[in-house]
Amino acid sequence: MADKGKEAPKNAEQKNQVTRAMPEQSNDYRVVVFGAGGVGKSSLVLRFIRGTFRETYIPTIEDTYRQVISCNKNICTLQITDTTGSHQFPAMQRLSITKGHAFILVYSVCSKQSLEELRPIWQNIKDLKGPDVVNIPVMLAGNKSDESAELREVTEAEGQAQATAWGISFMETSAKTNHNVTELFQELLNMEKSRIVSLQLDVKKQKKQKKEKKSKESNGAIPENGDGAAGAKEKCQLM
Ligand SMILES: Nc1nc2c(ncn2[C@@H]2O[C@H](COP(=O)(O)OP(=O)(O)OP(=O)(O)O)[C@@H](O)[C@H]2O)c(=O)[nH]1
Ligand SMILES: [Mg+2]
Repeated sequence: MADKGKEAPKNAEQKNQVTRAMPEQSNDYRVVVFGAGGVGKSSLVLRFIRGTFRETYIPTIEDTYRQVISCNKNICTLQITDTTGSHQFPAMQRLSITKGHAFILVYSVCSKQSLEELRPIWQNIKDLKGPDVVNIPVMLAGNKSDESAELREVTEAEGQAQATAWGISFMETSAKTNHNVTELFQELLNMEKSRIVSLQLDVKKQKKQKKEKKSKESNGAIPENGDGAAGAKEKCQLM
């Protein structure tokens, strides 16, 4: 049950094959989280999806999480890709950028280097999205804001200045204390201009869709797996 909504990590080649074979799912809203190793990407995603935090550091290859959200007043899936902090898989990074609808760029306020490491990623996003990039929601997140003043290497003003220079939005966060985590994702969705995406579901519509699904199932239709509508029931209760 602990891994609900999470796909098994894939190596770069498998991932390419799976993505090429799959039809475009317009009902998904895909958010990709980038940043150097250890800045807290997974911690932010896990805090947002499951409300949990762990002190131990387990490096990620690539994980995908799903959450039910509202999109143009319909139920759709927020798909969050938690990427690796290592720079070993440039093909995976390009693919994630190409498929992504919105991006969160994470650094640690305790590491100036981690802010620097976002520079080539932001450049890749601009190169791959082209002039369209101005319409794409991108947040810069300065994570670990709970850490003591002595450990800080990047001030809030410096983070804000970098975001302004790149023309993107900014927030300091802490996955540990749950500071600005939901706000980070909500703000990102608020920036989407081509559709209305919200973490808040239209409850009436949700009930109607559940009712329809139930009657389909009792008519012998095959229920979807845990990542689809059947998994939605549990996830909807989180909201
Ligand atoms: N103090 C503090 N520690 C944090 C915070 N977020 C994450 N950490 C810790 O930082 C370490 C790395 O966190 P991860 O979330 O695994 O980092 P990551 O960016 O996913 O790392 P990779 O998967 O290797 O790219 C862990 O020990 C976390 O407990 C935070 O907001 N505050
Ligand atoms: Mg990680």
